[in-house]
Amino acid sequence: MRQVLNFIGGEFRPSLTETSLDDIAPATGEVIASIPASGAGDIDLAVGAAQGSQPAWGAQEFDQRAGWLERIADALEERTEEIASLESLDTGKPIAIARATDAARSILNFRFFANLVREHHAERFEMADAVNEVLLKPVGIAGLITPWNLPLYLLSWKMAPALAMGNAVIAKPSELTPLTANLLAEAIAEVGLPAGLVNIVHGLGPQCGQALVEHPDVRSISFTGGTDTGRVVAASAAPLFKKLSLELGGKNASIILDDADLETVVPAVARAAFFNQGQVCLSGSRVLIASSLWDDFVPRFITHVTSMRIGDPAAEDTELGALVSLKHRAKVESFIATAIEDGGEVLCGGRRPELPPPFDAGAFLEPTVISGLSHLDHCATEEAFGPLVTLHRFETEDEAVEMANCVDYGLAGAVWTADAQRGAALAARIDSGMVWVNCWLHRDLRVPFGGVKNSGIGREGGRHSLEFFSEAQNICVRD
Ligand code: TXE
Repeated sequence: MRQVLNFIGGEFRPSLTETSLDDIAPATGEVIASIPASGAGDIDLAVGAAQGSQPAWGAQEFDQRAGWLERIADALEERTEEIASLESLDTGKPIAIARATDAARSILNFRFFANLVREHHAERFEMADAVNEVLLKPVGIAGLITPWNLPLYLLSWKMAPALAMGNAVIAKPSELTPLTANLLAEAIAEVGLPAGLVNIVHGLGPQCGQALVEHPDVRSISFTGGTDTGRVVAASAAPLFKKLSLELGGKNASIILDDADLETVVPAVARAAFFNQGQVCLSGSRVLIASSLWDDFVPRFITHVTSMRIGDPAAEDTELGALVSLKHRAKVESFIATAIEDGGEVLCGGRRPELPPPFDAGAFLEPTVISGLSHLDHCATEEAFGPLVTLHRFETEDEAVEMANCVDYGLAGAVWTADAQRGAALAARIDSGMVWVNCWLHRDLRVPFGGVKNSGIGREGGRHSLEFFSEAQNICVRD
């Protein structure tokens, strides 16, 4: 069994609380690691270490810091297969996804932001008698709080721009999936990044995460997680006037217009619904189907979904692994039960698959498709964050837009059509931060990423991340 320690001031050390938490492999129920159950004292230590690493890091040139990010990327790349297998073990996700998505993107995040800051130039605004130059200065210490669905992918997405802009960071990874954050700490120690710049403190949200949010010397908080937790984080950070980025949940619609080609749309919409067992904030967990295509779409979709291979996450051909925990599976199952009470019909799934030991003890759930619900029912409006999708039919585009916008979330969405212009026009009517037309999760790391309404505040990605992790200072010089 692995013994994970905090990484503070360049050293691996146990928590001052001398208490620990079990880390469980969700596919088998096996305890695979013990992690520190850190508290406010550990956060204080990390803040002290982070302060010690400044102002030297903030004073470095962009180019020098970019060099460090590349060294971290190189060190991670050498351990690609290890990242993939740890992520698969810790989250229950299929190894193929852990390799192609989690490991690959974590490495890319460091490389991408290294390149981006190398190209960064201070903005200049000339007046008749003066010149303004806008400097982007470090905020100081950035607190990074990340979830369990894409552990290293999301941690690196925040850490790379935070470091690039000259900040020290304190990361609080999800207590459910600590292993790749620990691997990152090892990689950072290996490349010799100055001590205290990156601190990783493990523990529970209400103790360790909350202490990070409340620490007065942590000047920015970047949080990805659930909407309810985001509300708590916002309430604690706002009175301290911290910079705050919240990337929260979603209840995204996949809209299939009447001219869509079902041959390509069916697998793509299934992927949007069930990728990572549906545990993605961008998941297309509601499918809105043009009435004229309903009879054709539904049987094809069910055939596709029931053919998806579910089971051992370590098997190369597995398409659906386990959910992150038994507790989370119970939450998704409660959505299914409520949907049935509300008159929904389970077209496929809804049960735990029969798997051989040791996977019979795992948090598996069949991919589930439900129809017959109103688009206003609980299951169609709240985030289940699991392998569960509801189907709804619409007659007109106006009705599709109304259905897409009726939820409290506003993160993403997708439109499927033979006419890209028609799709783009419809996309602009959706109240969300991102909409894909004829694709899903097709990412350019320069574009703004984030949501409206209960899906959060702020944008990540490209220059948006650079701006979040810095303070703009305008210097106006009169000739
Ligand atoms: O996430 P939490 P949970 C959604 C999804 C899921 C629900 C709950 O619907 O079912 O959220 O998941 C830390 N102060 N998403 O409870 O609690 C916590 O330790 C500071 C969507 O597992 O939001 C972890 O590191 N930090 C989502 C992180 O917050 C606190 C991804 C996220 O955990 C804290 C995950 C506190 N008071 C879940 N309490 C997405 N947007 O992709 C907890 N944490």
